[in-house]
Amino acid sequence: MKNIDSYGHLRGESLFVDDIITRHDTLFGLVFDSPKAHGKIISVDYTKAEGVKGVIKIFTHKDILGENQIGGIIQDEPLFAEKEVHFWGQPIAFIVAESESIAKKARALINIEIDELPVITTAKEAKEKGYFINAPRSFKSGNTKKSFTECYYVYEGETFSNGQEHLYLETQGSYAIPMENGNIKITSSTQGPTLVQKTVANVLGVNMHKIEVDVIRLGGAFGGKEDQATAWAVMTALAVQQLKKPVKYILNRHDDLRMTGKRHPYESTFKIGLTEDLKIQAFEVVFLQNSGAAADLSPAIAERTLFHATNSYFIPNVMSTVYSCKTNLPPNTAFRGFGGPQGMFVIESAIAKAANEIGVNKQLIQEVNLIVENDEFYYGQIATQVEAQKSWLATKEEFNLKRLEKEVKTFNKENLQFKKGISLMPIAFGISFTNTPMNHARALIHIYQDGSVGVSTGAVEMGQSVNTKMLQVAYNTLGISPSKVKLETTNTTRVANTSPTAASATADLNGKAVLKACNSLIERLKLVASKMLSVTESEIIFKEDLVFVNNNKSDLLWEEVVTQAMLERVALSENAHYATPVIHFDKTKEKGHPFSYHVYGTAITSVTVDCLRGIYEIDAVKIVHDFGKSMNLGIDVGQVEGALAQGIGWMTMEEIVYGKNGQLLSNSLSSYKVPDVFSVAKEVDIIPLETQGNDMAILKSKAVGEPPLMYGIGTYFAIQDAVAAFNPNYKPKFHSPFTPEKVLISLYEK
Ligand code: LUZ
Ligand code: MOS
Repeated sequence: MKNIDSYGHLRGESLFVDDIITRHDTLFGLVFDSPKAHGKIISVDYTKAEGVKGVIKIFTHKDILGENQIGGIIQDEPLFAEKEVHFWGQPIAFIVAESESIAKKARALINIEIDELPVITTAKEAKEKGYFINAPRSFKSGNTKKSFTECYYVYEGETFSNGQEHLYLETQGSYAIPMENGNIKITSSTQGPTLVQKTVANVLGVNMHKIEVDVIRLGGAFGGKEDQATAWAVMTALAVQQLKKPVKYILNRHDDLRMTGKRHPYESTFKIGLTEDLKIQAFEVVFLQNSGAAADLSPAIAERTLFHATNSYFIPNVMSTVYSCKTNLPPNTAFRGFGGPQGMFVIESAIAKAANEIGVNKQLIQEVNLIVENDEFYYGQIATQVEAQKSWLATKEEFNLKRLEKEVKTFNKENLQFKKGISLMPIAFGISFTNTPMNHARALIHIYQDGSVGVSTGAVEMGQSVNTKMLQVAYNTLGISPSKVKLETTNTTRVANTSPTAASATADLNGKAVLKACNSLIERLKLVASKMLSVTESEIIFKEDLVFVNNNKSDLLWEEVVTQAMLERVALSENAHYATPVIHFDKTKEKGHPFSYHVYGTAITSVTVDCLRGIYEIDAVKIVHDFGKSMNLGIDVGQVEGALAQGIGWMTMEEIVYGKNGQLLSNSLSSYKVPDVFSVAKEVDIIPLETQGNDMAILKSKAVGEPPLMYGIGTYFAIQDAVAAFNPNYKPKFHSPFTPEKVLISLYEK
């Protein structure tokens, strides 16, 4: 089945926030944000701006009736700055005017005086000064100190991985309208409708039931709208509360780039110890996370970094620590992988460093350390249904690694200006919100009296095709044709108290709830049908819009059973709740079983570097991926391809640059480049791993949103391999993205 949105997308008919038909009296908002990264606000003069014809009101912290607070995990983030600003782009006021252009004119007339304070942009500086979001956190297993003394090889090193801009096609935005009795309805481009509802209620000083949040779909999010869609929705709602008129705010790209947080840059140090036969015995790592000026999701992201610090390897002695360092950057936030990629880059770097020092191929170390059945992940979860070795070996076999290596060797012997490099990248990604209480979802299903069906869930469609998957679960379980099922918008009045659409877990969580609700409805309809046909319920199944008795088609239609159920006053609606079983985690011991399962896979990446210019091309990425039993291979392969491109972008070309003064310099699409058709791999092969699938996954079809992003890490090491083939003096460094500038320097370093 194709993504049910493809037709609408292709014709430009799909609705996003900016496509909603606005009420005639709609007003338009615009944020006035800090032009400095750190300082005391001496004065803000709004008089000229307020004098512009068509400006209705400029909202500041003084207009807030509830709490000037939008922090989620930690309450450390004001909606509007009061006395101080902590990052360039921090919202100070919200201008509401009759049009966007009037608001823009007014913004340029606001005068602000700031007494500047020292600006910190790197995690290291923040650590030295002792500026943190919260206390550091450590996981450990075994005894690294003792183990290092027994290791044959011990190496230390440092790594840097940069941030990443989400660059969702649809920028952040919200449209809020006043309803009766002070109620407000908000259409938001958010991954977390409940978070928006809760935060709006808190800032406005009203109960949550006054606020309805509706989400049609998002034009991409990638984590950037898990927490950071909220502020704009709150601002529009605040204006509605006081002006009693609809207010719309869609950020333009420049404002969005400047004001929103990104993937966290990490500076890290590691120490790795191996036996003579290359078994990793001990691994110590300290992660400095550049959290930005407020917590946002940083503590949860830091936690996932720790979980993925050993990637798909078994290491008996591990000690990992993460510091969430407070800097004067926009609060960094969720981004596909959620700290996992940052953790995995370090262990891969440590292995690369060891391989280089010992003088062996990196793959040798990778291969002998892959986690196997019943090994313990260092946070206590026993590994079961492990596919690490299987995917590794299948990748080598299916894509004939031996031949590829020979071709690369021959090519490198015959060519001086161009060198090829190759790498293998295994992944193991844990599925579930690491915060156990968030792993739940609900579905509300109505069968209408004509037999058609409406499905509401807490899942937000953002291009990942979760609605298509929900529709598949519903029509398959009900035994009716797909055209009878409609996916409704995600709305807090139909499905309440939702977790955000995140953590790759949304199809699992909401799909299980849909499955449960459909099964309950089917049980009721079986009873009705069995009476109509004078057979027992157990003989009946619903299939092909018909009732089947003992697997034989009857001529009783689905619609007829539904009509009869109505006459018998049988409930045709069902609300089901699903909470992931088994999972638990004890934060006092930092041990437990946090994930319902892991997703595995291996990628082979090959690249060609132009050693005169430092530029490179990605020749091919060949992957064996663990989809479980994919319920929709077209969609799932699409997720792998997209995630891979995003991972390659993070590792190679996407370079976020802030000035020393905290100003975003890569603040437009002319200075920040994401992969395009010329820069993604020329050849991408994706083979599904033969596997049984996992019962915790929806229809045994494993979560697929985030795990494949980390295949992109392989690109870094493939380029490194090519550079080493050209320059025998090259000492591997682990400083991503590996831009052509850095490649060129590496090619000629002495
Ligand atoms: N969001 C979240 C996530 O709140 N918790 C998580 O564990 C997570 N993991 C991946 C992506 N988003
Ligand atoms: Mo996320 S990084 O919002 O799944």
